[in-house]
Order: sequence, then structure tokens, then C-alpha cells
Amino acid sequence: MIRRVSAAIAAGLLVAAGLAGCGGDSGSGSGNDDGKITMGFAQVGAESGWRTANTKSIQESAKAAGIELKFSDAQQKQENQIKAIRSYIAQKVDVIAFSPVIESGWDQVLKEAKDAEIPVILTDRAVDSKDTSLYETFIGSDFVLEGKKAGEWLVEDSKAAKGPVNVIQLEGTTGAAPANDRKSGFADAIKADPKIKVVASQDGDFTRAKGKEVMEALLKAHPETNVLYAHNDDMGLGAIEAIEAAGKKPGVDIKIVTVDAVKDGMTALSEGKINFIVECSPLLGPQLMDLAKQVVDGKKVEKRILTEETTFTQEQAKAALPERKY
Ligand code: GZL
Repeated sequence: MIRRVSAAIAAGLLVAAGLAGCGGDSGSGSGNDDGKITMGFAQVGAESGWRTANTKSIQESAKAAGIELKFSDAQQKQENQIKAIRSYIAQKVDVIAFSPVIESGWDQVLKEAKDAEIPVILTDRAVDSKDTSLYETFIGSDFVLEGKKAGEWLVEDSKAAKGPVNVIQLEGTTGAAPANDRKSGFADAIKADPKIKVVASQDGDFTRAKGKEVMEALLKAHPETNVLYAHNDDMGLGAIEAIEAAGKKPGVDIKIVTVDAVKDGMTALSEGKINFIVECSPLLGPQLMDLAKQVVDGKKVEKRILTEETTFTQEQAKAALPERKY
């Protein structure tokens, strides 16, 4: 059964649980002597505005929940995440959480955590392990749906187009769940209109710098391009620099659709340099801490917890920006 919980509701739950829990112990969980839960979190890196906001949400929520957080930044390298998880096992933390930089290669270290009887929570990105007993739950977005939303917008927007709609796709990190799934969701959606064709698709590693570099090269090779689909705002923002350097108007000569809806992306959308953004919420901290308390107390939780998210047009971005937390 999939549970959909908005970050706001979970935050409320968390405060209530925190207040109820302070003074008392954390239940039958294996918390420290003082009943405080220790969490080891192995973060992907700091590659994008989304990741920075995600890290902030996790760190602030741990503090609010009275959970002691051990945190590591893997600079987008799987071997660093595996090292961090092993060190958390050695330190006998109560719970491990991480966002797998890529989907494969986790079974061995997850078995080591299971053998050490330390529950694992996946956040943000998924793993392709067949053995789902290796983790308690996966909390994060439906990336296929995000790609589908981006594709459906382009199909709608291309209805009036007379000629071909030639798309450059800037993919996220090769092997990462959001890259795989945003690509497949988009590809399925654009089948609805044969005018739409992906003329080039390349890994931009979810960063602005790489997005700009790849877009410069692809624009030279594909001058017929009139749409960019970037798997995150940061690559889209890097690509905007390349588009402008090529003397073209982003949002007009080349329409742009991205995923995330971080502040810089939403600002570009409000200025008409991006045309549509599919939201991917980084605010997973409150739900994560709520789940950590439950799994440490030995409670069963849903295997898949989806985060609620929406989409933004230019007008919606203008309205949302003043309140945007990240
Ligand atoms: C998606 C997350 C992705 C973001 C990127 O949940 O894993 O990684 O879309 C980030 O901005 O780098």
C-alpha cells in the first residue's frame, strides 16, 4: 500500500511526536542510553539547488525531532556512500538513511546493515535490489510521473506547432533512478505526437556546469533544436547560458521544460526563460524523522511512501515565488 503524505502534515506529526517524546524514552527502540535515536545519513552530494534544500530539510528535521544525525556528503560517488554506510554500521547507529546516487550495486552493504540489525530507510532515490527486505521503506517522488507530466505539457504546447518539434534532452546522472525514470516517463508521453522527436539525449550529471557544457556541444550539432527537456532545473539553468551565448532566446527560440522547482528555476520561469516546471519536493526531512522513530520502535511502515507535488506555469511561478522556502 502506498501512503501519500504532504511534507506539511508530516512536519506537524513530527512536532507532536517530538513534544510527546521529550522527557520519555523513544519507546522500545534501541536508542542511546539517554533514549536519543542516532541516525547515519549518507547524502549523494551537493550537486544542485535541490540537493542543498534536501540536506537542509534533513538536518533541520533531525534537530526538531531530537534525533542525533551523523551526516556525510559523497560528492556523487557511490564508493563514498558505501564507505559512509559501513562506518555507520561500525558506530552501531540506530537507523541508516540514504539517497542512492545510482540504482545498482547496493545489495552487499545493505546485507551488512541487515546482519547488524540496523534498519535502513531509502530517501529520494531508489535501488534496484530484488530483495526488498534490505530496507524498511522508500520515501520519495514518482519520477516516471514527473517525466510524464513534462511530456504531456510538451504535447499540449506543440498542438499549434506547424513543423517538427526537435528536443534536446539533458539527462540526470547515468544510472540514477530520477534519470532513468524521468526519461522513460517523458518518452511515453511524447508518443502521443509524432511531430515531437528527441534529436539528442546526454548525461548532464544534474549540475549547472555540465548542463551548460553539454548543451553548448549539442546545440552546435543540432541547430534545428526548438525544445530542451532537462531532468532538473540546474542543468536547465546551465543550458540557458549556452542558449544565450549561441544568440538564441531561451523560452522563445528554444522552449524549456525542467523538473525540481527550486527558487532559481522558478525565477527563470517567472521571467519566461523556462516555460514549464514539474515540481520534485526536496522537503523529505519531516517524514524521514517520523519514519525513523517508527522503524527504531520496531513498527512496520508502508514499503513505498510517495511525496505530493505539483507543476508550475509562468503565472503560477510568479504567484508562488514570494513564499518559496527553497
Ligand atoms: C530527485 C533528486 C534529483 C533532483 C536533482 O529526487 O534525486 O537529484 O531532481 C538532484 O536536482 O541533483
